[in-house]
Amino acid sequence: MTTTQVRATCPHDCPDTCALLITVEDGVATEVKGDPDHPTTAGVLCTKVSRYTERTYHPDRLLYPMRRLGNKGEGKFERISWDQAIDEIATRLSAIAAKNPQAILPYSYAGTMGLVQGESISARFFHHLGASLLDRTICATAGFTGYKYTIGATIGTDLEQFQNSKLIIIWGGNPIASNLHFWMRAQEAKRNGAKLIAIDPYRSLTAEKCHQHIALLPGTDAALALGLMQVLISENLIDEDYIARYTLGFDQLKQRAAEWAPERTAQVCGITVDEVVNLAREYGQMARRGEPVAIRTNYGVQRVAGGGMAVRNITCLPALVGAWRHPAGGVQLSSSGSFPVNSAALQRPDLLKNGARTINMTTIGDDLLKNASPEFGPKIEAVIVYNSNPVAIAPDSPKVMQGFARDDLFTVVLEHFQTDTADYADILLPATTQLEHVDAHKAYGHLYMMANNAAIAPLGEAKPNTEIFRLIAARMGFTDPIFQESDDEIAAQAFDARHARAINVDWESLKRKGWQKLSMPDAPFAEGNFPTPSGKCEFYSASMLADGLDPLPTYIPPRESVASNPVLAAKYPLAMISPPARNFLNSSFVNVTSLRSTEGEPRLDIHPDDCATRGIVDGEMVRIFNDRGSFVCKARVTTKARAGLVVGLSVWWKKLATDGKNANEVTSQALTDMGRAPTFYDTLVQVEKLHA
Ligand SMILES: Nc1nc2c(c(=O)[nH]1)N[C@H]1C(S)=C(S)[C@@H](COP(=O)(O)OP(=O)(O)OC[C@H]3O[C@@H](n4cnc5c(=O)[nH]c(N)nc54)[C@H](O)[C@@H]3O)O[C@H]1N2
Ligand SMILES: Nc1nc2c(c(=O)[nH]1)N[C@H]1C(S)=C(S)[C@@H](COP(=O)(O)OP(=O)(O)OC[C@H]3O[C@@H](n4cnc5c(=O)[nH]c(N)nc54)[C@H](O)[C@@H]3O)O[C@H]1N2
Ligand SMILES: [Mo]
Repeated sequence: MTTTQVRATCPHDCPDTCALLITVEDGVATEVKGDPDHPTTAGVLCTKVSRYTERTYHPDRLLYPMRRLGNKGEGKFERISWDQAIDEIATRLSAIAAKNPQAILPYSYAGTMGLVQGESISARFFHHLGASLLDRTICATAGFTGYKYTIGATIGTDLEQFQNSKLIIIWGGNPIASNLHFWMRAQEAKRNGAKLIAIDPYRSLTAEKCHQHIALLPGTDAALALGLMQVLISENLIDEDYIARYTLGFDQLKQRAAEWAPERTAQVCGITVDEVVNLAREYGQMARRGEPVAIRTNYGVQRVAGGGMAVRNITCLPALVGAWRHPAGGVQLSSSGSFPVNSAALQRPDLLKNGARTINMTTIGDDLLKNASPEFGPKIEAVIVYNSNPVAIAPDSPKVMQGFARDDLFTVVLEHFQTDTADYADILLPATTQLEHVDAHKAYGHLYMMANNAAIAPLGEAKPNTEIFRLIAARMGFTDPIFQESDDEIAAQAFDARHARAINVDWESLKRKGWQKLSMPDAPFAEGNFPTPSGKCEFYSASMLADGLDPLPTYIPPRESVASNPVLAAKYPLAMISPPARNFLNSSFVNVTSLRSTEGEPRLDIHPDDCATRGIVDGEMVRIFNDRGSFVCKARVTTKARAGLVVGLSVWWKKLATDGKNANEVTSQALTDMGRAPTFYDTLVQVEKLHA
């Protein structure tokens, strides 16, 4: 028997991007471990990825190209050859492109975060073809936009510094589920005497383990941040020297913050005056003593109408108290902007045809149902889906399903499994997993450039995404050598080796070593140097004004809440959020039996008061509904959800859920204030006992 160990990288959409060691015995991957030497992975994997072989060798893996037999959505297919599949795709796409290539739409997100198997050959292909562009907004663009207006780039406190923080505010994140290696650092900080505070409407696994939990109303974080500013400024808990040197617009901010007395803040956020005042004092006083205070803000705050502004307001706080002076102070939303990724080489935007229209992936439900018009352009006639499962994860799912069910839509899906979306494919193609292909990775929770070596041969007839697009490009007569580059050749271009942070990074040595840390200062903004237009932290942002937004921090209420929309709330009085379940990764892993059985079944957490008025008892089946749709799950009566809030951990595969539906049945396609992003957690519903 030959046994080898291969260096790999976890490809999933998670901040941690772990370094993996794959044990391969006679060509079979037998174990997936976290690399003990990689500083952030530290030899630890989440339950999902430690079961990666169960996913890779799953009996349901797609192994052959298939063509649809039954109706769309029915999921009946017949096996065909690669030659037939590529022929049919090339013929159909060529015919559509001859009329108008913009009727063709790529639909992809972060099923793999790989820079090669994500957008490389695929982007070149669609750019050259002149297809519609996809605005990839489904996750993070609201927060990114708010963060960038304020401090210039998605650069923040290094994960590896958090164990030295003395106060860690976990603001709208549930790291035990979604950012485990940050949580390990936070635990270390706790052992070193730090205080941990969670700000979350739900008593998540993480909130439960923090010293304090502030359960504000969903979508009110921007108001809380303004209230904190008011106390910090009025009680002079600010760092005047830092403000004078490195920030812009303090006087205007001061006026704005003055509108947010603790009483008003507490009322809007549905919390106590003490909670507001004490949080501000603790944060400001500690910073004043020179102790590192850090905020880990996550995506929970930004999936509401004012989500971009919420992140912006939070991002102002460290500059106000001078927290950036310390490497273990500041704020982190995402580290992704630290990486000098050479997107121009990977994706070749220079191939773009002038005037390509852009379709927002968040509104795919509406857009698939639109006819041609001067404003919209041509009707969408073909969708190529890869690295995504829109039928399960996109909001307002009834519309998404209706769109994918269109008989006149040509749909190609590249997948590992027959997902809810795959059921609608005309042609379904088997893609390789991370163990079977090469890739290069950045991360959004740490600062290491990462390499993934292929550990095993592709299963069945599966091919990497890149190879599938190479084949389609060749069959469509695209002869430029950029459509033939190998995965290794592409990976070698992933990072810009002339950039100071990645100087001399070399793909061959990265593959051997597995990772390499970016060269960055420990405290990136200790002396200002913010990558904003002014070079300062912008409390006042002229860019925001130019973009039609309030240039100062403000509060934009949720679109659907009891306070902001009493008419809607009279019909649908409960706020619903649907954050990630610990054992799933978006809709990935839902079909891995051991993980699904740990997660159990789709549940709705609901407060005892809200049950009492509805006659619902624990364990009973309930229907959750609004004007958009409905789904059924089992009620769990618990005070984890504050009264007025219901929580459905997500994202279930519809076909593996109770009634073939999931939480996105009721979420809306309305967009955030900035970044054109979804508002998954801005959803009013009613809940009732399921009548047999
Ligand atoms: N296990 C697991 N890990 C994951 C994922 C997964 O699906 N499963 N998904 C990955 C992806 S793609 C992402 S984007 C991240 C997301 O993970 P996080 O960044 O942690 O964000 P969310 O899970 O959206 O929400 C986290 C917390 O925010 C709370 N929350 C909801 N609304 C509000 C609000 O208005 N204000 C505040 N303060 N809190 C609110 C929720 O109750 C939840 O506990 O995790 C990644 N990691
Ligand atoms: N209600 C609700 N909806 C949500 C969210 C929520 O919190 N609540 N979260 C939202 C967020 S933050 C995000 S990021 C999106 C995520 O939405 P998606 O990015 O669509 O993520 P997944 O659902 O995990 O689907 C990814 C698919 O890619 C496939 N895949 C993985 N690797 C490869 C590969 O190498 N090649 C190919 N061809 N396929 C591959 C996987 O098998 C999987 O089916 O969901 C959003 N939807
Ligand atoms: Mo996400």
